[in-house]
Amino acid sequence: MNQRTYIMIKPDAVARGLVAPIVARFEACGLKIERMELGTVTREQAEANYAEHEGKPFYTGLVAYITSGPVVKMVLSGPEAVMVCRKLMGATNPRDAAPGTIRGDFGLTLDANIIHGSDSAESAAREIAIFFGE
Ligand code: IDP
Ligand code: MG
Repeated sequence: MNQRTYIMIKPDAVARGLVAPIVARFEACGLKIERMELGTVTREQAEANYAEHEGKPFYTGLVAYITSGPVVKMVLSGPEAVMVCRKLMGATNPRDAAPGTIRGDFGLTLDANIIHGSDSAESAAREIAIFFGE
């Protein structure tokens, strides 16, 4: 089933100059770039994107972090794109993420874990609306 997913390269990875190698992994897998934009995340967008985590101890820091500098926002498409991208990204904590995954290869800490990706088709539709207004 062809699917769309929302992927966001987080501020630490953009600052470290990792955009090209990260995008290359999705393209190498055959995923299609539908939208791609460098920009900042507003507080409203951050709170909407992470609404499920409101009230958790890391929520305030997470919103502050994701709004702290430029990110790369993308819509990628392909067969089972949501699941395929989550596999390419690896586990949430880079220290648990397998070598060969984006977080496993480029990340070291849970709060600055390189990349965001939608966790379901429903989340993807919601997140694409938040960041691209579609
Ligand atoms: P995901 O990004 O793999 O979907 P979520 O559980 O949805 O993981 O968490 C969203 C983001 O919040 C993570 O990518 C990570 O940056 C941050 N995060 C999650 N759990 C913690 C934590 O326990 N401490 C600090 N940051 C966390
Ligand atoms: Mg999540």
